[in-house]
Amino acid sequence: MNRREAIGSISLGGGASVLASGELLAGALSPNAAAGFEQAVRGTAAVKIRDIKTILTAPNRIRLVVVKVETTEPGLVGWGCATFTQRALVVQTAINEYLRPFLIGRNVDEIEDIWQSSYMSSYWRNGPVLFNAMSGVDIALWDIKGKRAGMPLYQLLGGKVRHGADCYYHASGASFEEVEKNARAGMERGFRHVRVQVGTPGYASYGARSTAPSTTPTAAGDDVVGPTNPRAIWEPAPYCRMLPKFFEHLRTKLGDEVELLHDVHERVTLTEAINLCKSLEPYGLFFLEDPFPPEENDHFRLLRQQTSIPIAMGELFNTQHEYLPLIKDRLIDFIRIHISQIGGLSPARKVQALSEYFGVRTAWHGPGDASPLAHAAQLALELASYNFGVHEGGTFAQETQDVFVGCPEIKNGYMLAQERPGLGIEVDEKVAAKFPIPAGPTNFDYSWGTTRRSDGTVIRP
Ligand code: GCO
Ligand code: MG
Repeated sequence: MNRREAIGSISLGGGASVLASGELLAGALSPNAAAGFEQAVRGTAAVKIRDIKTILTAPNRIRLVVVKVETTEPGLVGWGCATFTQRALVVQTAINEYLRPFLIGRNVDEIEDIWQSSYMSSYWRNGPVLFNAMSGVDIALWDIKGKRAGMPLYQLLGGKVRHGADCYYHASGASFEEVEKNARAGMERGFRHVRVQVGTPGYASYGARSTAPSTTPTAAGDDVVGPTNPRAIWEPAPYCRMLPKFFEHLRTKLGDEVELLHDVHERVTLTEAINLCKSLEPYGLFFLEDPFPPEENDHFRLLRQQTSIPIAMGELFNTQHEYLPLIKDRLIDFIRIHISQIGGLSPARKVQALSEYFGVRTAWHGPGDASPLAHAAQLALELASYNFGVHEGGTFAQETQDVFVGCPEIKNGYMLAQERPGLGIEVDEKVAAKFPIPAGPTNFDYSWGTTRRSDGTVIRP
């Protein structure tokens, strides 16, 4: 019986008897086909998880959490991003003390089941620490899957629908002129999208050099910030008054072509956001990001009824309870999730697919505290998904490129696929060790929890 006859008999229902005695068919097939058949019938010639390691490294002074999944196949390893930069040590413990013993010996191919069982393994679930820990393993397993398939990850996700992912450049400054100059620098490098952040004169500001008067502590114990001793002061009213003038300046100087983005960073009330959006409508923003914190998700329904400004939201989201309502009710235009905060590539590709049906595009969170591994995972999704919006991030610092060998290339404002199996990045552990995470407050700490209103009330970031 030759191969075609064997397969013919299976399709005609003779399969059962032949399958029962796999050897028969296997015997009929060429050695390679036989091996493939064996594997298919008996399941994956299981490559197992041999070990899971956590690498903490801080190139460019940004604390990153990297997961290395080692397998029973010599030389086959996967890399994943578990970066919760503000709580890196807690994520490391969650991986080393809990996920590692739970997953050693598992079949590397069972990515979805490993995600679901890890999710259930803590009984109490969700939250940034456990999801970042799971994300590190999840993205590493996808890296391994791509390497086993001998394909770049975007190929496993459906192949290219675009040649590159359009990126947005970060331009910030303490004055309109300084931001204008930095925005021009990004445009000259080929970026069509520029995020613009300016300091509110006299106040601590997000995403821009602050011009607030420095308030060095005078008396002992005076450095402990509290409601009666506010230090970094921020007020919404001067910011909301300043912003339309800022965009007027930029549109006058830079013209209408460049796509401008701005991050409110969750700092205004509902009515402030409505008035702000109305005052910015004439400037044709690509998107206005995070007007509200997740705690005030219900404001979006009201904001949506009042303005046509494209809205982006979501870097602080952890669970589906936060992002599903905004997507299914079409209350936002761009979903901004930090993919490791929801558990990695497996949940992110579900969010991407779901969002397509509600006209929501992706703009995954991608500043310095998303490692190149997260950027590569996002890029794979962005190259293979129809509802791509924009990719955050203009460059990888040299130190970062030295640790993450094979960072995606950015050319003419596009992040380009690395045509290598898996994520296309290998972490140089020796170089990573040269950037131990420093003790003390994180540098990516825009004074979270310490920025306050003039009356001492702490603000949401
Ligand atoms: C962004 C974000 C970041 C966050 C930072 C927190 O849009 O890129 O808002 O700047 O503040 O990632 O660690
Ligand atoms: Mg943001």
